[in-house]
Amino acid sequence: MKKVGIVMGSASDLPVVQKAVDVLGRFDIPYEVHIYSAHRTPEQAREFAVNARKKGYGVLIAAAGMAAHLAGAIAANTTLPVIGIPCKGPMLEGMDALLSTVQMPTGIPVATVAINGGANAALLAAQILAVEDTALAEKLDAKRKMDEADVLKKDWEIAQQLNQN
Ligand code: RP5
Repeated sequence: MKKVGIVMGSASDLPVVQKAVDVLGRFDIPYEVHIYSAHRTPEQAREFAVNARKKGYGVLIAAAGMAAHLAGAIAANTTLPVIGIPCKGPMLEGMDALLSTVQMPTGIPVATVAINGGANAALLAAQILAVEDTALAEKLDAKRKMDEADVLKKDWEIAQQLNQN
């Protein structure tokens, strides 16, 4: 199976990235995590993106906060699919990172998940890899079924507590 490459702009993004790592681990998807910043280590970020395909990555995830250019900078240097995670920073509730990540000009797409959406980034990466991997697709289907059963159980419980008939 191809690896998922996860890059974050700073070690301070780790709590969000950890959510992605946990999901990938649950599905036995190989991954590598690095800190490369679009601003502080632009050469390393570029190098990583340029070489990602030949190093066996199939999807890249880029997490960054504030003026979050990392996902776009990575996407500019590869045609692998790039998933952007806007991370909530100390100001503006993450709207700064959301707009910086999602508003890519035509030609360089970044599939942007919700602010701090580490788990969904990993699930989307898994779904991309599952296009060519039936076993992984089956695991994803099974997870959806479990999530469904979970909600139905909660519906039943709330009905017992609150409904009159
Ligand atoms: C971004 O600036 C990083 O992705 C991080 O979210 C934010 C703040 O970085 P630190 O000052 O915490 O290193 O580049």
